[in-house]
Amino acid sequence: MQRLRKVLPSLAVKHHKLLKSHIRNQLRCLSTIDHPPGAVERPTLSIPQGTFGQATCHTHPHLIQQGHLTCGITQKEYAERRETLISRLVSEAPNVHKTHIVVIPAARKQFMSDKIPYVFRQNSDFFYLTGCLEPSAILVMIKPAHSDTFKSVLFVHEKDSHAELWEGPRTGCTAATQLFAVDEARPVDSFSVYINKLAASSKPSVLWYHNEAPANPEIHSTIRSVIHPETQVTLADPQRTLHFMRVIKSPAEVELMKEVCYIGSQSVNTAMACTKPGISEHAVCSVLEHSGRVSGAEHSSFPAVVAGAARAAHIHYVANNQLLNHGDLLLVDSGCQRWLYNSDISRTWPVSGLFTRHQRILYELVLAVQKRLIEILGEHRPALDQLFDSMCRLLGTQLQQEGILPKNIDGHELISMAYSLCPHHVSHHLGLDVHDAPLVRRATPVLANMIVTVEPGIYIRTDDTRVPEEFRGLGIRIEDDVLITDGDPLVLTDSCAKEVQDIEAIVGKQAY
Ligand SMILES: [Mn+2]
Repeated sequence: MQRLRKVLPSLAVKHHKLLKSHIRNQLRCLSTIDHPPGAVERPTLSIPQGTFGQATCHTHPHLIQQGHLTCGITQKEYAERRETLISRLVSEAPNVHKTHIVVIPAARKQFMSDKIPYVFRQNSDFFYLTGCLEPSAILVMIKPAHSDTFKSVLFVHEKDSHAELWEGPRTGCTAATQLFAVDEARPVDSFSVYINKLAASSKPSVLWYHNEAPANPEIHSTIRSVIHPETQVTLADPQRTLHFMRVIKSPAEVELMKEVCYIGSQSVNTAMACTKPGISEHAVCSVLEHSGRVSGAEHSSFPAVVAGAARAAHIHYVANNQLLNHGDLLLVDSGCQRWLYNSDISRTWPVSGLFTRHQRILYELVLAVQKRLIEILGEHRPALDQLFDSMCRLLGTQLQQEGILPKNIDGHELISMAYSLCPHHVSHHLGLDVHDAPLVRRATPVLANMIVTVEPGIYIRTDDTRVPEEFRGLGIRIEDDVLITDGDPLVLTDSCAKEVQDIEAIVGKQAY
């Protein structure tokens, strides 16, 4: 790491600035928590002392700042998200004179085989509203008809000394009420009786529940069972409204995204530095993973693509089991997850450390298009689908100017040829999920505080006779994570090397 810092002095300066701005922002957040200007006094929010089912600021002060429920996010922010969701759902409903019941299940544990679990990943919608990392928990929010207030009830697993002996401490109902700042916490086992009684005593009601691809199939049938004519329950889906909230990041979320994008950037720089002829894709993948984790990431955002030579043309190549040779390009698409927020970065670099003439022509072409697309995001605030059209047009024109595509084809044919060379979309939202807030369609224009990827690519198959031979077998993608602001877009992954001279200065400079 020390050696790499010498190679990357400007990046170290950027990190320092980033941390300083982070601390400044956290102090600003804290001062608004202590003295909310003109705000109505809420019940006191505080993090209880004790050992619970997840890290707290008391037990893990190296991970969570005092007063925060999860890293960077306060109990107040989680409570405000619940309040915003319920008020938006009620205002969207055709009949406001009904009781509104919102049910958001946590993810459940998944098993590889027998009792061998996969790494647990909380459901993003549930985490966004609670900060709770417990498997199979359930959030229920109830707003009775003709009432201005609502109640949040969190179902968690009760304390159980035998289960805790195996799995570690649980939060339990008593502590969960204060920890998650909800009105009530109840045992998960009581959910079925509770929801049935609630539906029976709240006629008529709207049950807001995401009925498709249920986060927890075990309680799906219980929730479905309350929908019958006698209970007068109407089913509605809260997820679109929730995703429109999630897609606009709060100042605290922006800080978390800056950090995970910085960690992701450094892990790609380190992978570049460790690349040399003879190393395997698998070894480069392990550098990405190690570098991310050692800097604070829980794990990768997704299985990394580490694709040498023509394997780069397979967009989701994750076998990562080939050796890298002198003269190959290496395409890497990887990301880190930290406190459930994700980065997503693609870079392409020469295994030997120097681009060949034709690799460089194609690389600089994709880079010019990528930079122009980031400018377009700021200038025109387009929908992501429009940005995709811009990419196809820009790639087509530039490939033609370089003599890589034939000169004698017209606009439409040129665009469709460019599309055939870059068959994936140019952008998606990023946040708690890698493909964040998927119900916010890509036909929606970008707004300030959205974070999107910009990832044009060119993949030329070895048998593509439309293209001069020197360019065949090359695959290049360049992807940054970009915060839309009121001014120019802010590239959160700008500490990841992408200029030709920066890449050539880094590749191979660190021992693996
Ligand atoms: Mn991406």
